[in-house]
Amino acid sequence: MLEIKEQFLADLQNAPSSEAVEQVRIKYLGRKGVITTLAKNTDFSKLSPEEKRTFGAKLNELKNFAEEQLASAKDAASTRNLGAKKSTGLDLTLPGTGRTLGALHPITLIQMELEAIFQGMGFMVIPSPECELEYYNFDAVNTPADHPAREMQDTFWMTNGMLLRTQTSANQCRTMEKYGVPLRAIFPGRCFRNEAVDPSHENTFYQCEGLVIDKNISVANLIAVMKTLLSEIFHRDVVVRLRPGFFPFVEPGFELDVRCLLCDGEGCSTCHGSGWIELIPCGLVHPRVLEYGGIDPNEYSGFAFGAGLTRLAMMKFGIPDIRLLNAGDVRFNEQFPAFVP
Ligand code: FA5
Repeated sequence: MLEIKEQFLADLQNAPSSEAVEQVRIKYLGRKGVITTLAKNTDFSKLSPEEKRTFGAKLNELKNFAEEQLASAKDAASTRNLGAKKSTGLDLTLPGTGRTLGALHPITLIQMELEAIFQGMGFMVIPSPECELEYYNFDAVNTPADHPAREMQDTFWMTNGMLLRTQTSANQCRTMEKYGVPLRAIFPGRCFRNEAVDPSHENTFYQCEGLVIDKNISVANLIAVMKTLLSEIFHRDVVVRLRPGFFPFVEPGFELDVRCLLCDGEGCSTCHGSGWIELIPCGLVHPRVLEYGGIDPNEYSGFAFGAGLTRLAMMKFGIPDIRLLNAGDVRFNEQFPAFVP
């Protein structure tokens, strides 16, 4: 028994971890352990009463001793483990982790900026529905069912007969009906077209519609507002061109293009090599649209524009591909730290 005790202590001394201590326990006190087997294999019937007492007492003493030693070795090992973890995992001298500044999506930034510019010119900012009636998206803006202009805007139809608006112009007549004249309003928002996607076309994009109706509104008023808008938004001189454009809801209609700010007119993938980006279609509100909105075209006239908000953001922030805007990649968004323009 003395040998067993000595061997047990030697084994325990060589056990550096809780797991190793457990192995020693199994070796001596497990079901087939050395001490357990000694007790099992001893034939007590061959011992005298005196020998039985002495042997039994010594065996118990050895077992108790082993259990006590194992318990304190286990405690010591787990304290050592904890110490090791503490020293590698927690360094109180390291500097704290700072809070990162949030970012706003570039579309949100440009929309906030546009709203501030137009509010400064006395415009209302009006919320508008993305899911629309065919009537407001097409008929009320002088685009009846058989009009060829409908073909230009591939539409996502809902099963209930409504549609995802293809243009913010859908809100023109709603606004006229609700607010009457005189009217000065913008309605920025998301539009949807069932289009093939490329660096400058998305199936989901943003426009900002503007609508001004009053007595004696002319193309001169339209040009003045467009110039103010562009100079305030780009904070630099931009080259623009106005060319005739056809939209059923304006007469005359124009396309306002801006010289591509990404390639300075040299031609790049964003402007499809033309050097120009079609940015703000606009024109004088067609008399029939005024009628649809309940306004007398003999007394009032107006202008409307439908700025491509997504493309404005691309020009302003130098974003080369429209698909980056809808990709939801945080690494992209983080490049636009929050600020209120
Ligand atoms: C319209 O949607 C007219 N409602 C604009 C308008 C309003 C004209 C008021 C006159 C008066 P258009 O389909 O060209 O027009 O789109 C307007 C702008 O939205 C484009 O110049 C472009 O900047 C942007 N746009 C159109 N389609 C897409 C698209 N698939 N992806 C990204 N931007 C687009």
